[in-house]
Amino acid sequence: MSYDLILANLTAILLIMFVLWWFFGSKPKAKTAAQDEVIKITVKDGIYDPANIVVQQGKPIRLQFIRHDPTPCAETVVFAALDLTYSLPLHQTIDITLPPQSPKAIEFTCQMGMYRGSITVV
Ligand SMILES: [Cu+2]
Repeated sequence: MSYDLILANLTAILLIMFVLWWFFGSKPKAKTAAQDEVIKITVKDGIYDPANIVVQQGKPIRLQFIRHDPTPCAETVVFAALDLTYSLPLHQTIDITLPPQSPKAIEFTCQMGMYRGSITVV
C-alpha cells in the first residue's frame, strides 16, 4: 500500500469516527425550567446549548436565544410542530415566547434540521 493510500484510509476512518461521535457520542444536557424561568439558549459551534429543555404544561414557554454561530443556516430557528419560525440575528438576544402547551415533545431546528433541540412539556 502506498503512503497516500494509507493516509486516505486513515482520514476516512477518522471522519467516520467523528461522524459517529457527532451523532451518538455527544451527551444531550437536559435543562429543567423553574417556574416562569426564561431559558437562555446559545447557538454556537453547531449546537443549541442547552438542546434539551423540560418545561411545565399549560404555561407560556419563555425562551431567549443568542446566536454566536455565523453559519447562515443557523440564522433561523424553526418550531415545525407549532408552525413557528424566528430569525436569530448574530450576537443579538432574541426573546421567544411559545404559547402554553399540553404534554408533548417539541423539536426546534435550524433551516436544514442539522442543529436540533427539543422541548419536553410535562
Ligand atoms: Cu442548518
